[in-house]
Amino acid sequence: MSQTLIESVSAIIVDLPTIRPHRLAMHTLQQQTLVVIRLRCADGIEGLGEATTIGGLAYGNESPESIKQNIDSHLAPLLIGQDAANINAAMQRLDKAAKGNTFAKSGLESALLDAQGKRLGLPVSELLGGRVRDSLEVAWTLASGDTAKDIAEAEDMLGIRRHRIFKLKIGAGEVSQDLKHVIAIKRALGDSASVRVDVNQAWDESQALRACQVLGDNGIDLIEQPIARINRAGQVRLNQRSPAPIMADESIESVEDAFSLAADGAASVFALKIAKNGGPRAVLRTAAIAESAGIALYGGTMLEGSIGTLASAHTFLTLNKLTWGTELFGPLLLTEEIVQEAPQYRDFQLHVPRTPGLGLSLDEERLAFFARK
Ligand code: MUC
Ligand code: MG
Repeated sequence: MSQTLIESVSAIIVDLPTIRPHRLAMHTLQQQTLVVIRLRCADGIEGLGEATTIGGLAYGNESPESIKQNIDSHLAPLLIGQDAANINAAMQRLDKAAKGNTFAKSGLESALLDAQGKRLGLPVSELLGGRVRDSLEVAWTLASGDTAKDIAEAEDMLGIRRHRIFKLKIGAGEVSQDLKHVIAIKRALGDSASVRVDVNQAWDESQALRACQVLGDNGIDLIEQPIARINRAGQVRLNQRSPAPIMADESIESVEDAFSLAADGAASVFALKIAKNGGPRAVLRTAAIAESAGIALYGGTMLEGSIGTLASAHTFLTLNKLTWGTELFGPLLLTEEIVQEAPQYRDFQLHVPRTPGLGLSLDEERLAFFARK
């Protein structure tokens, strides 16, 4: 056991350029900020993890800076000297001592899983019980803010066979303008693509009731988080009335949230994210709740880079059913890589490595260059 003690944990903030501005209801990304976690063990093995959010504090309760601070000051000291090979005990220790902080905990658990996989010579998907698929369908988000540009971007993606599912980010503008934008894109793409929307909580129930009807009538396949996470009664009513399925995203900030959403009948699809739930194993618990309640699953992203994307991917490979596919395109939104083996996308799928751990190693030079000074 002394061989597998955790010797150090570091959290590095990394700022990377994006291929274009990415416009969401609550924030426009001009670049993306990752928090990369390096967990070193006495046997010389290093585990990699990532804790990434969107737009500082615009999306969730943790920012890149608070994630780093809380890891440095509170979470890393709890792990140093503990056995890296016992992931249950390490995560229990964090959960007992620290409330919330699911993004930071997810990055740390990913690093523990990566280290243990490397130690045992197994991919993380095998540590989590084994994969039932080798690749994952990946949606692309159209969020340039311009209808014609979005249509051109979607047609390019269809042409190169990279994506055939498109998620449109709406909610920043007038509802009527947003609906025109969505309908124009669906008409242009027709049956060659699945078109879905993510409102990121921007509507109130009165707006959402009508808008969901229009979206469903115009062939939109899925409506993600139309109203505020705190309006549970409104979510239940919308879920009963909308002709297109409603997916819960921001409403799920914990496994317990997933349980109460399922009990209330507030959504028919869950967006799973390792960061929102507190790590890959918490996602598996959320998935079990959904499956028992007859709720369908979707593999979500916090627009992580390659490390967080593959930690999510290994987890999603193990799920019994993944009806709505995934949106694990984060690395493709970035112009730069900080790992040596960029994730492989082809034929509409992300192909997940079978090498030990997450299947990644850092490009030390690129990491040093993009690390925030
Ligand atoms: C979200 O709210 O789902 C996922 C894809 C994307 O473009 O933004 C994220 C966040
Ligand atoms: Mg969302």
